[in-house]
Amino acid sequence: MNKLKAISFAMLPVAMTNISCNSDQKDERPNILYIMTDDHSFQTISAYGHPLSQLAPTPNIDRLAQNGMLFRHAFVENSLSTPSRASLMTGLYSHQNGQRQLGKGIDSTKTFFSELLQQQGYQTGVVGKWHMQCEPKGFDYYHILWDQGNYYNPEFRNKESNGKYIREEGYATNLITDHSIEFLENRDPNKPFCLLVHHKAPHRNWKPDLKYLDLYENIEFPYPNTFHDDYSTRCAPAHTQDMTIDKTMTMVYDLKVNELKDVSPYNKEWSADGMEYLLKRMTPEQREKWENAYHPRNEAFINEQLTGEELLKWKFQRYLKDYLRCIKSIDDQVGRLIDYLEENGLMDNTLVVYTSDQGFYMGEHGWFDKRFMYEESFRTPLIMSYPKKIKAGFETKALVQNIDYAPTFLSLAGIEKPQEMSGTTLEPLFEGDEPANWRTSLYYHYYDYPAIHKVRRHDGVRTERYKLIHFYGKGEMGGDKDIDCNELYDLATDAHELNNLYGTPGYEEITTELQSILDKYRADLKVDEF
Ligand code: SGN
Ligand code: CA
Repeated sequence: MNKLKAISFAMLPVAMTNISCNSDQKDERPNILYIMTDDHSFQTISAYGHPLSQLAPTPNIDRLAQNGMLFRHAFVENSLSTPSRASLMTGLYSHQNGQRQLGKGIDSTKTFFSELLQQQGYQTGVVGKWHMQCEPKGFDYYHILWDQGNYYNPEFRNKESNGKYIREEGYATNLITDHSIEFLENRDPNKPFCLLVHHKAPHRNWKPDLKYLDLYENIEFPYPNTFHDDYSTRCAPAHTQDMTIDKTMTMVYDLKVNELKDVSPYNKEWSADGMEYLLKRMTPEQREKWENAYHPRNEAFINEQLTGEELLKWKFQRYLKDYLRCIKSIDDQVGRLIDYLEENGLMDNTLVVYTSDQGFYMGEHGWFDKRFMYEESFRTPLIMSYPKKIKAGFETKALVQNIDYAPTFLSLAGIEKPQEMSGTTLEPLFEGDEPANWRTSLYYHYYDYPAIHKVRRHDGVRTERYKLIHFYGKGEMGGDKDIDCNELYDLATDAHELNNLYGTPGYEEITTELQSILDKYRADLKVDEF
């Protein structure tokens, strides 16, 4: 046998396997790969074009955008982890699925879209941060983190571990991807799959993979132009929140200056303890890498004795660098998943979604965290690639919300959406044009007060151009007063939401119009507090 023949003979079984798979594969419904990070801001995805992201690009997430559709106006309906996850699973608003606050609520009698896909022959899996106070429902496979999860050597449980969390050595973002690929490797190729990849990163306290501790160290990231917002014109909540880089962010836990753990007034006691606990999770080798990176920088910082504006800027830079290092790993691991799909001929028939459970403040208004209905946290990144139905390189400004994901997955799988689901399939947007009857407003409602970060309860509506927010409720945390206060923004002239127009002469008509849209949502959705 000559060499050429030997090669083609050796390759034959592989080729035949593929052919036979394809001919056996009667179920042509699309696969779904849903990748959701925790607290990833659209400002730090280069496909969105924000100046920050140009200094720390995300080439792999951008590949998805080049291959599919970028949603410029994607929003959540309650900017917090568990409520956002509950909306994803149920297609319902928070008061309908019960998960209004971070730590309580999910009504597990509600249908999860995963159950419907599973019943209709999809292989279903979820890996990473689950976070809700109920068992994963409708999944053949799960490999989930304990609560918020840990960055280094995290604990996971799965169907085989009998409820026990088992520690695995490595970095959360990479391990979550390893287990996702395991699911893909072990699936039955004749059936479609739906895999939810839920990253822990880049959640507070922004701990990077040890190989990226030096990344971006010499870059000075630009300060947002609302960095020194004084909140004038705004209702009380913008003033009374507890989420500023200046006052809330702690030197040890958030900013990793462990050397200051016994020094007041730099720290709140709990955060120093919390950080020590987290560092103790590392192996000695890991800890050494950590110390080698942070210790010399921390010593230099302590020697400088910075105060005031200089100190604030230093905090911003340390925060941004660690956050963006976490994003670098996310982007690498998204790349690994896309490569896997491409190498296995799965890309064309897979809807790949990249999103976050909500947006995040990268220093805008002086803040980190989320919760408010202001753009940076209300908005969330959303990119969808599905070459069979979505043409490459599209962008849309259609108003979409996380309650729409479940209906979209169901409609692509040819399953009728249960009547109770509030969201609507995004499929009509896939052609690129916004249908004439597409929604013209969105409803938002935040309930997690009293709670960490002191953001007051509020609901509101956003149209393409305007936003009306209503803050309400009893003041229940140190010094907070009872409130009933409105804010109105014209996003066309005030994109950063600095100028509250509510009550300003000349805006009566638009205020009345938005108020009636808000009233209609409250009535139609049977909202029970506002
Ligand atoms: C933790 C964080 C908060 C964060 C919530 C909710 N504190 O409590 O800063 O707002 O999670 O985040 S930490 O000290 O534990 O880091 S969410 O993404 O799960 O909604
Ligand atoms: Ca989150």
